[in-house]
Amino acid sequence: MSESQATWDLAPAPESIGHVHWEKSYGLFINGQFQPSSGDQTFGSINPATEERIAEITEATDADVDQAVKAARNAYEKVWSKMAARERGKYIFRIARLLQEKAREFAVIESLDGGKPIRESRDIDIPLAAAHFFYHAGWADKLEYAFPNRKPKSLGVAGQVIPWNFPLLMAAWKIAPALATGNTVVLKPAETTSLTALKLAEIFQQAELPPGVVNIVTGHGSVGAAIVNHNNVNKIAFTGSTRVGKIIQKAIAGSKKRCTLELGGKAANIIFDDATIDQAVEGIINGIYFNQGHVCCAGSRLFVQESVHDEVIHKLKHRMNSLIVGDPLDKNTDIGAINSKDQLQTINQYIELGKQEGADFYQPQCNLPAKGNWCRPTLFTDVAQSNRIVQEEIFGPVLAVQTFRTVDEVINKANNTPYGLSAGVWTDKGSKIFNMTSQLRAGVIWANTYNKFDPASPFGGYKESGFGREGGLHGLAGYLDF
Ligand code: TAP
Repeated sequence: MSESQATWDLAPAPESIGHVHWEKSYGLFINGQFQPSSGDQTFGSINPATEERIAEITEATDADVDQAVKAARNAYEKVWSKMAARERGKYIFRIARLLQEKAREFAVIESLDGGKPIRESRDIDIPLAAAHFFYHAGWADKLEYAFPNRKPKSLGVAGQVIPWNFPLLMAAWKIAPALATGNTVVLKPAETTSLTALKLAEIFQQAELPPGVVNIVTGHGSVGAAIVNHNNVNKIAFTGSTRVGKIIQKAIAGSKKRCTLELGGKAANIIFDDATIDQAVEGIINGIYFNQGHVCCAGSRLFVQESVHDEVIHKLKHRMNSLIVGDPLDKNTDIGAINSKDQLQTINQYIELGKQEGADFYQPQCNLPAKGNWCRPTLFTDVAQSNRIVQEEIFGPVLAVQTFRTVDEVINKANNTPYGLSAGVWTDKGSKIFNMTSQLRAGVIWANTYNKFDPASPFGGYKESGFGREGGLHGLAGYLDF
């Protein structure tokens, strides 16, 4: 079959939204209640696939953030830090169960609000978010076993700021370990994807989580900055861009605030000639086109050993031709909508830049819906190590391919970026995997697979990808003093 032949057409299989409920406007979730802001600003949450305004979200003021921090402090001192750890565990367990019960509803809202394919929100985001709460529910009363011969103590109020690429999952990554370790929370979701965090607040109400233990304040970057700069917050947990991570690090320098920064990435996905090529091609597709490339650990730099380059690229293009770009609610969709107009513009600028830098450009000619933010899966071959599309994070479905001959060469090239979040290695040889994993400067390295997550496994980066870990015992330790 030639590269340009698509495989087959599938009949539309849209997920029904009849059973899904969300409010048309949301206040701020402070002290266990939804309440209006002290200001009068709101903004719309836009469905990026249809450009419809699907809910009205409240812009928090500094006074609202202050009130949320006070509620969190009060809940910490009077209730949460005094409660028996096994009781805290029960609340977290209840949250996990309720999330599981409402998984379908959450999956649909995540896809409507953020643009990701329903298959991903249904099979990855929501189950992983529930798994995170289950996992941490188990740790709540076992911290002294997790850290033997040490006396783990909670920190106080955690201020948490998250991005738009995995809205509910990032909220779970932040809230679950904070609660399990006895801290209380003020969380700000990203401005374009507040809805599932606000739905999660409804679950906190149903679980009868004591008021003030988790507070959710919505709004733009200034709301995140107000949390970061608040002098009654003990820990900042941030996931987002390296640019904002640097601003946060400067802002809290000299304070006693603890900090975890999960920032950008530019992962190398490395294919050796002894790899199972068909499996590796699926891994490449999953690594970069999954979630529209809106993934900090996306395998956005592909390194292919020279002798299998032509075979890999041929098979990759063939597979790209079968990817379906379109309605996020359709169960056949592989690549949904780009999260916002701004992000689409950034991706398109990088695509133009790649062409200007002289790389060979390839996109399958799939149909795109007339309305909404769309980007075809994009491939650049013949790129140079110094090209900006190789060095900078694009955060879209854009892959840059380089070749290599030796292990030393590929390690040098793979490590040659400011980032160090993740990497992938595809080979038949276990010894090669061990050699690569010991030399690649990346926090997470997948072998013969890609983009696999587990609450028990710590996740985080080196260099400009941040510091601190989320998940596993390392993630718990980030919320404790010893
Ligand atoms: P950012 O622009 O950095 O935004 C992240 C969050 O910070 C948003 O809630 C944002 O609010 C808020 N924010 C903006 N300015 C702020 C400030 N001065 N102080 C405090 N908070 C501020 O990132 P993004 O574009 O949403 O997300 C994409 C980035 O996240 C990528 O670089 C990606 O690699 C990274 N990411 C990393 C990881 C891990 S685990 N390392 C995971 C996911 C994503 P608004 O959205 O309202 O502006």
